[in-house]
Formats: sequence, C-alpha cells, structure tokens
Amino acid sequence: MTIPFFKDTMFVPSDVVAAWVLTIILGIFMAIYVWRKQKIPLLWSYLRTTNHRKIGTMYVLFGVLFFLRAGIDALLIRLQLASPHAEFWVFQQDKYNELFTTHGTMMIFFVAMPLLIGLMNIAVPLQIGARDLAFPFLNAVSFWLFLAGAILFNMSFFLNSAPNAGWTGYAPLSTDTFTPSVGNDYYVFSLQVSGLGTIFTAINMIVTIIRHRAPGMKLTRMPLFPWSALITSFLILIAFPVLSMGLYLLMFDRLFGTGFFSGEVGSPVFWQHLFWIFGHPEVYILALPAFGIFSDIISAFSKKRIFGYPAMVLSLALIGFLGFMVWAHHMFTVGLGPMANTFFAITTMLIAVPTGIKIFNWLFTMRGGVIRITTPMLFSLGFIPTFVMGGVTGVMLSVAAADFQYHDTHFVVAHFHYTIIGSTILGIFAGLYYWYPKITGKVLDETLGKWHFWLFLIGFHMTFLPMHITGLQGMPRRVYTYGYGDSLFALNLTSTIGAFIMGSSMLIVGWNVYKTHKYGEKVGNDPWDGRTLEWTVKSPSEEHTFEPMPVVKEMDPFWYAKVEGRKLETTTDVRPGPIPVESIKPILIAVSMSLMSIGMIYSWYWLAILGGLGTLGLFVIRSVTDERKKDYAEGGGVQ
Ligand code: HEM
Ligand SMILES: [Cu+2]
Repeated sequence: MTIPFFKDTMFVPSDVVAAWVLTIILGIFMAIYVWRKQKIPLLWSYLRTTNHRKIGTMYVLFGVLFFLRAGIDALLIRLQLASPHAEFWVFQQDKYNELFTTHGTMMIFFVAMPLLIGLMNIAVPLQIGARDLAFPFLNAVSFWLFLAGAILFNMSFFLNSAPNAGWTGYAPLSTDTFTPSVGNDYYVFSLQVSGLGTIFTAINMIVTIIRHRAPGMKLTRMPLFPWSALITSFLILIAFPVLSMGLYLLMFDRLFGTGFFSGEVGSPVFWQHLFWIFGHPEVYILALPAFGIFSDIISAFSKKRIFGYPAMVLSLALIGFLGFMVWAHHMFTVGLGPMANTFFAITTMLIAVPTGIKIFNWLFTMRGGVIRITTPMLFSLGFIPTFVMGGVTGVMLSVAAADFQYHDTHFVVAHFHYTIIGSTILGIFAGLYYWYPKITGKVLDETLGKWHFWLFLIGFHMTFLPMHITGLQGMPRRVYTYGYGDSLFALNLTSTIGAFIMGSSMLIVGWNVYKTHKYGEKVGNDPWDGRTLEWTVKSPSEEHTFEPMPVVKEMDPFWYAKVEGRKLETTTDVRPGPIPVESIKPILIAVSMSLMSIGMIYSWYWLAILGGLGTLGLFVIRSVTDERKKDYAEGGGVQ
C-alpha cells in the first residue's frame, strides 16, 4: 500500500497498516474499559508495585500477549510454506525474513523468558518461605526493562523497519553493509535493554534463594523449582553479559564504523562465538526452570517424594555446567577443524547423560505412586516423550559429520521446537495451571484445560514431526518457498494444518480464563493437596505472607505435617525480610533507557544523551534515598 506522506510517497505494507488500525481500535476500547470500570487506581498501583506476585503476574500477562504476536508470526510463516510457490497476502518485499526473525526473537526473549521469570517471581518466594525477593525495587526495574525492550522491539514493526537477520543476528548480514536500515539496530537495543533486566533478575534470585529461605530450610530440603531457578540464575549471570558484549560490538560496527565482525581484522566467526557462548546456555536457561516445574508437579500428583532428589539437583548443575562447553556445535560447518568439532561433538553428547538421569527419575517418581491426571500433570506427562524425541534428534545433530547434512534445514527447526516447546512451553502451561490459584485465587476449569492440552499436543506433533522429513529431504530453513517437484507439499500442508490446531488450542485458554474469572469459585490455600510451602499461604498470596514463619525440618514439610495430622511448627524469631514499597522510579528508569535507545537507533544524539542522563540521574537519586524509611519509622513490616 502506498500512502501520500508529505510530498513524497511512502511504501507501507498492508499488514503494517492493518496492525496500526487494529491497535488503535483496541487501544480505544481498552481506554474506555479502564475509564468506565474505574480501574485507573488499580493500574496506577501496578505501575508502582514492587511486590513479587504482582510483578510476576505482569510478566505473565505480557508474556502471553507477546506469545500471541509471535504465534501469529508463526502462522503467517506456515501459511507461506503451506504450498509450493505460495504468494501469501502479507508476503511483500523481504517480509519472510522479518517474520522468522521477529518470531524467533520474540519467542525466546519476550515469551519464554518472561513467562518463566514470571513464574519464578510468583512461586519461588512462596516455596522457600521468603516474604519477597531480596531486592523488590530492583525486581520492578527488571520487569520494566524487559517490557521496555519488548515494546522497542515491537515498535520496529509498526514503523515498517522490523529486524531481518534472524534471531541469531549473524554477521556480516547484520552489519550495516548488508542491512543498512534501522531494523537490526532495534534488535541490538531491545535485546540490550531487556537483557540488563534479566541480569538484575538473576542477581535478585540468587540472593533471595541463598539468604531468605525459611528457618530450617537447608538447600537440601528445598523444592526443585527453586533449585532450578538458582542454577538458571547462575547461567544467566554468566551467559547474558556475553550477549551484551556481542551486542555492544555489533552496535559499534553498525553505528560507528568499526570492524569487529567484518573487514580485514574482524571476522563474522567472532560474532558466532560470542552469540553461541550465550545462545547455547540460553536453551538451558529456558529448559532448566521447566524441569523444576515438572519435578514439583509430578511429585505432587503422584503423591510421592521426588525420586533421587540429590541426583536431580546434581544433574541440573551438570547440565548447566556442560551447557557452557558445547556452543560450537552450532558452528560445525564454519571450519573450526576436526579437533574442535570432535571436542564439541563429545561434550554435546555427554549432556544426554544427566538429562537421561532426570527422565528416569521422573518415571521412577510416578512408579507406584497414586497418580492424579490433572491438567498440570497432563502437561508434565506430555513433556516426557516429546522432550525425549527432541533429545534424540539433538544427539543426531551432535554427530559433526552428519550435521553437514542437517545443518540449516528444517530438521534443525523440528529439533529445537521439540526441545523448546517440549520443555519450556509445556512447562509454562503446567506451571500456570498449577499456580493459577496463587495468582488469582481460582482454579482454571479442568475440562477446558484438558481440551487445551490435547489440541496443543496433537497440533504440535502434526506441525513439527513432518519437518524432520522435509529437513532430511533438504528443505532449507529461512527460505520462503520450495518447488513443485520437491515432494514437499503434502508434508508442509500437514505442518500448516497442525500449526492452526495449535493456534486454536490457545483460544480455549482465553475462554477458560474468562469463564474462570466469571464463574469460578474462590479456593482455599491448598486446592491441589500440595506438598510445599506455597500451599500454606492464602490464594491469591498476600503482600505479607508467612506471618508467623514456618520452621522447616524436612523436605516437603507441609505434606508430612498433613499426613501426620500436625500443624507446621512456626516461629516469630526470624531474620529481617525485604519490604515491598511503591515507587514510580523503576518505570521512569525504563522510560529514560528507552528514550536513550531510540536516540541511538535513529542517531538523534541529543535524545540519547538526554535519556542517558535521565537514567544516570535516576540511579543516583535511588542510591541516596530509601523508600522504606517510612516503614522503619512506623515499625511496621520491619522484621
Ligand atoms: C506455536 C507454534 C509455532 C510454530 C508453528 C512455529 C513455526 C516455526 C517455523 C516454521 C520456523 C522456521 C522458519 C524458517 O526457518 O523458514 C520457526 C523458527 C523459529 N521458531 Fe518457531 N514456531 C512455533 C513456536 C515457537 C516457540 C514457542 C519458540 C520458542 C520459545 C519458537 C522459536 C523459534 C526460533 C528461535 C526460530 C528460528 C528463527 C530463525 O531462524 O531466526 N517457535 N518457527
Ligand atoms: Cu546448542
């Protein structure tokens, strides 16, 4: 579509126009709703909150919103690939590149990460008997930085300059020589801003878990989800700064004419190393929390203690450690040589060992247990075979010689969707159904939940199973079409139908949330007959939980107390806990960082400097003030 713009004419793709129109209409409706229902005070309190459950809820809400957007991207990709030589409506200019880039980037950074971090925010403090995260203010900063990055990233689409170099941003394609428009600057800055928030979260989680466990809860008595959150946080703390450095260098290459990733001294392979030293651990950052969620759920709904607890913890740590030794398996075809390829092939294969241990331990936990097939349990059961299949193709890919054949085909696309969706996305669904009462006070409808599960799982396998075959037949990834003679049509059509079945299952989730909100009944503290501490506090959890504080003398203390018909022992003699307070500064920090980023993206340096000074100023003000002074004076909440 061409529109008159000042004196020039400007090309605006019709999907961008459609998105603008839809967003404006939706925006107006939402504004009217907020005004009519008098939700402004509520909105205002959420803008300033530093409470872990509220922040976690916001992470989840926005994660779901972006899931919708990235999911629509996926459906558009699948429509384009449904038949040979398709020319789909939205397929204008270099749209396909933008589609897989925004789909991949959003799914990893703005869907999977925030949903997991949201669940950690909601559940971890409640599971370990902490009143909040160690640094509530910093937690709010983390959230707003994530949202600022995500909004920045989405802005690019509305301004018709979406990034298009893949979620891996491979140089030299991502350098200004080959993609001079601002699209990939959006990629650089949105990941930089949200990544900073993620690093802050990692620090926060580590300190919370180390310092704020309930009295008596030794690390060896801690449930597995907090364990996985702890190990994941260490991975984030090591991996994300590497991404940051890579992005800094790319920024210099793009904006200031340096040559780190191109030219005579620089090399695109440097980018690949930096990206995958971050990128491979990233897939464990996505998988390990899901493992934690499944462990807690499988144990709760089998009415059994988790089998092989020490082995479970050790294998989490081992997977985390090995995750940093294998990055070059993404680079087998780069030409690092046989020694390097052999080393990275073997370390990659080794990861199957701790992963296998975990799989068997989940199975042994169920063995002889009293199994209840609830929705969270169904998702956990669906995870096991799905993830194992992803693991098997992972071992296939780790054979360096064979990878020359599979590399950059749809076989790889099939493999990583089996692992990421099989672990992270199923884990997120399981966790959301499981902890929903702690967020809203109600349990989601079980019948609809099961419909969601079956449609999603069947749609999933229908989508991605055929991709193994199309991949082995040589269908390359990131290529927008294929020929009539390639025998790829039937399989691709199956994939596309599967993708729409998956998509439609998400409509059921929407209906479920609405129905539960309207007709669901409030539940008590412990709707699932749970084992761990989060089920001892009110649903939804309040701002001052654990008063008085439980004393933990074993693993799954709540369960054994229930079985033995006694009350959990409590104490009022505990170490001081964090106090959540309301503050507008976190969101202001995020706003000024966004302004700085926009200034950099468009080379409006006055705006960049203004935004930078604003950020710095806010950090300085924050360093010399303490929002909690009021609470000290009142003596309330200080314990
Ligand atoms: C909901 C259903 C989904 C469908 C139908 C789908 C479909 C696809 C397809 C067809 C591609 C390959 C595009 C190409 O190479 O030409 C792709 C790429 C990708 N997908 Fe998905 N996907 C889905 C969900 C997810 C989820 C949940 C994640 C991660 C959390 C994810 C992460 C990625 C990534 C990282 C890429 C690579 C993008 C790139 O090559 O730069 N996808 N997806
Ligand atoms: Cu990898």
